[in-house]
Amino acid sequence: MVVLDYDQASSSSNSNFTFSDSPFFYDRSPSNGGGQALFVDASTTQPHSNPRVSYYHPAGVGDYHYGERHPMKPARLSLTNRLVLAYGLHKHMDVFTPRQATKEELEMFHDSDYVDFLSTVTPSTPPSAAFTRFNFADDCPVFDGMYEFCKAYSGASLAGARKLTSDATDIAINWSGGLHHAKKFEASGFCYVNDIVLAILELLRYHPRVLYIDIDIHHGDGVQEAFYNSNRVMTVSFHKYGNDFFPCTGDVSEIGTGLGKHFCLNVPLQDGIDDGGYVSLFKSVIEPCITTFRPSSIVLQCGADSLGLDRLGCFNLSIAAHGECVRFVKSFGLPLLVLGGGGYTIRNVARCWAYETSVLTGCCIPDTLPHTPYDAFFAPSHRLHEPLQAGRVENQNSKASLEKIRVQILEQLRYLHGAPSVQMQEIPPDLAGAWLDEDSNPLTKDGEPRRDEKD
Ligand code: V1D
Ligand code: CA
Repeated sequence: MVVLDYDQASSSSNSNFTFSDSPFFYDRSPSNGGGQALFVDASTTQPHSNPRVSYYHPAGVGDYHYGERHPMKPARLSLTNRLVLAYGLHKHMDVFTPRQATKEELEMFHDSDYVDFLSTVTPSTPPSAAFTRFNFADDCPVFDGMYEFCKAYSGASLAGARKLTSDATDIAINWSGGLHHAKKFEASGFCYVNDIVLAILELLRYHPRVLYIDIDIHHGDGVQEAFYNSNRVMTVSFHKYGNDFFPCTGDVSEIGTGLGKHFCLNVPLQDGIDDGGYVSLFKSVIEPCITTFRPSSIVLQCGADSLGLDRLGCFNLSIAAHGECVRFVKSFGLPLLVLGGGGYTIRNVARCWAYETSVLTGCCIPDTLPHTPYDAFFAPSHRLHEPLQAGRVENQNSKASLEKIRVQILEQLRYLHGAPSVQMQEIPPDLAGAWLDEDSNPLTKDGEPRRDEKD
């Protein structure tokens, strides 16, 4: 890949740090006057860096509220979408306004009693045993429009998965998805419907093996649990583990059971991990996972609470390093579903996911943020890459501890005796049946969102 010169945007700042200091920022380029994305075509970057990208942003998904004091803010999705459009990245993707998932689609994974409750409960429903049974409390409050919100983000992940299985795209992005804690029978950790499990089930209809990678700071327990017995889905989660950090699972000893034994990997980390330690461990784990397991597609959960200065997180990652993990996964050129997840310092979530949209589309975007109605969120710097180590958490991951984890993981991968092959003659029925032409409406390159005809 050609490393382009970068100067203008970073030199306009008084800060001692520039994002170009980051060893993970490869695509430095001069800020172009209009603040728009500069497309770097395949001739100047690595092979396959020019994939077809489909972007899913459900209508109104940023307007929901979990509650005043709740850290999960769907408004971060509106900020992200505005940055993506203002950077002009929609000109390099097909943009869709997906339909909501149906109840039947949610029940492909979730128990019908649970979905019945989810679909009928409202903020004025009197307390009952069902709230405890389905884990509706402080982490998972009942809020206005909760069921619509769940169907919206799940519909987007399902649409992305279907786009990939029909080979109509190479990469599908849904920043509203990635709610990795939801279980078959209950809500958990701000997640009500596990859109990731639904999307993987859809991919498995055509793809023999799916690799799931989770870089949210929390353990991807709901996805791990759903496929714990399966050798067709390998789950790999990087997360903080210990000191009662939610959800308290994800020890390196959790490796899968039955047919799924050794098809589950966990990378438990301590507070304050920095760019160098994280990215090098990520690459040295993911590369052998891909060459050994040989997935037919990859689902990447990009929780942005692993960034430095996150309201709930305690890592020290920069946006450049988080994005480097995304770039690395993309470089394998496999069908890729990219999802959101956690992320609680919302200005940085939007910066991160807008940047990762540029990485996935192979565009260079200027460090000076374009104008949006949300300018105030990005003051005073109005820059994409900011130092996120200001309130730096001490790094409690020694080189030796990271090396020990790396060796443990590589030892586990030696148990994988080649990738399982799967007979694919019988494809399970698709609940989308009536919707088969659903995504035939990519947006115009002018960026005017066009709604799904069947919404
Ligand atoms: F700080 C809070 C304020 C209000 C409501 C909840 C919280 C909060 C912070 N951290 N809740 C948590 C975590 N829950 C607990 C349990 C409650 N206790 C009694 C223990 O510690 C849940 C953190 C969820 C993280 C979700 C996620 O980032 O992984 C995510 N991924 O995709 C979507 C969300
Ligand atoms: Ca994780």
